[in-house]
Amino acid sequence: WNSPVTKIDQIETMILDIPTIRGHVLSMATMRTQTAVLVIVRFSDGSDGIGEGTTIGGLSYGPESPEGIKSAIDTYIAPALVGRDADNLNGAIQLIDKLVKGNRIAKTAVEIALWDGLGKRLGVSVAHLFGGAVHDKLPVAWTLASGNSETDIAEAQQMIDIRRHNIFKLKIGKRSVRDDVAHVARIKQAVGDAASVRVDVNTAWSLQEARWGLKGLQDAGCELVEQPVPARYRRAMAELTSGYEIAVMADEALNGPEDALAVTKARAADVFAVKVAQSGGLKRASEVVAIAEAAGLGLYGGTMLETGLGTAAALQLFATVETLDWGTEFFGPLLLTEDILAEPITYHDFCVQIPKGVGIGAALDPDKIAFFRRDTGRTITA
Ligand code: MUC
Ligand code: MG
Repeated sequence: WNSPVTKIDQIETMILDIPTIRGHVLSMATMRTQTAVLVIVRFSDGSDGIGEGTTIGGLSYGPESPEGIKSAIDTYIAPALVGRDADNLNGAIQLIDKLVKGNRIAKTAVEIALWDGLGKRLGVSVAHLFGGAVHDKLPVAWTLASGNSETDIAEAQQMIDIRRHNIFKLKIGKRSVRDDVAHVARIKQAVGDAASVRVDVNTAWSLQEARWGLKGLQDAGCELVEQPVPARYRRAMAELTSGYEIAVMADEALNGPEDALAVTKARAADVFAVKVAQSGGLKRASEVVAIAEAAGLGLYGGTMLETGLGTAAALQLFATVETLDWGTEFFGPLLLTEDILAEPITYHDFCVQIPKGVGIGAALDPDKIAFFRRDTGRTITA
């Protein structure tokens, strides 16, 4: 038949600054605010799609900043996509990969909005577009990162009591290895068998420090260490992976399917923290998942501490993944004083629920957007 092609009409971006519920102390930055880049794509048939591109701690975590993400979209990605077929996701992804190197978080924000729009137009969820959900909820970790062991223990106890989380990721790497190991041991001792304790070093250690660290952590009952050394130290990651019983998880080392293949070939991890934003979008993240599955590696759904929007999008993809041996950390909205969704993501019984509904299953709360937006909105039209 002769149905007219739906086109991408407009791409609007804005930066949102949302306070966190407490200081979130990481090895490279302390977050008191999370900054998200929001993308709204409007299509020629009147439909729209929403997406999010978020990083952590300005430029201290990775090479993209919120301002850079917005600028990459406004200056390069949006002008290339406006006027094009809205339903052809592969066409859009391939075009942008040719025109824009790197900038994975910027690509992710726009790609999520395109999937959301396609799902809404077809009346199906994004999980359905990825072949169908096999979970309606997923186990969800919480990060203990107040910077104080006593506060962390109280927080952990409360999370266990209210049955919200029984997996804890501790952010370490800021203090000496010895002090960090003592901090982890205290927390593990306090929660005992009621919870799984893991750590994220966010690349802070040298190989030498990591050897002491992994030895101490595994003796303390910690189950997993995430990215102990810099992303480019693939051989060091391989040595640590084969040298200790504690599981080694790659995070910063995984920037899309090419990295996933290289890390797999080098045996430089036991587990992949798959982040949609770091992978370059939902499709690229699904390719990273496929590589881990084919290699028999463990999987974990990772976050860039997105708002409910980016979290909903990630949940759509991870609902389709057969086995997430290490669960997920899709708690981003809970770290923020307020979420930006009309209907927040729900958490209970140690799990996060996969949002129902069409597209990514999320709608924005316009009052919250107006309140948290930085004054830099921009709309690209044909
Ligand atoms: C990271 O490096 O994994 C995820 C959870 C959290 O608290 O910080 C992040 C980033
Ligand atoms: Mg990490």
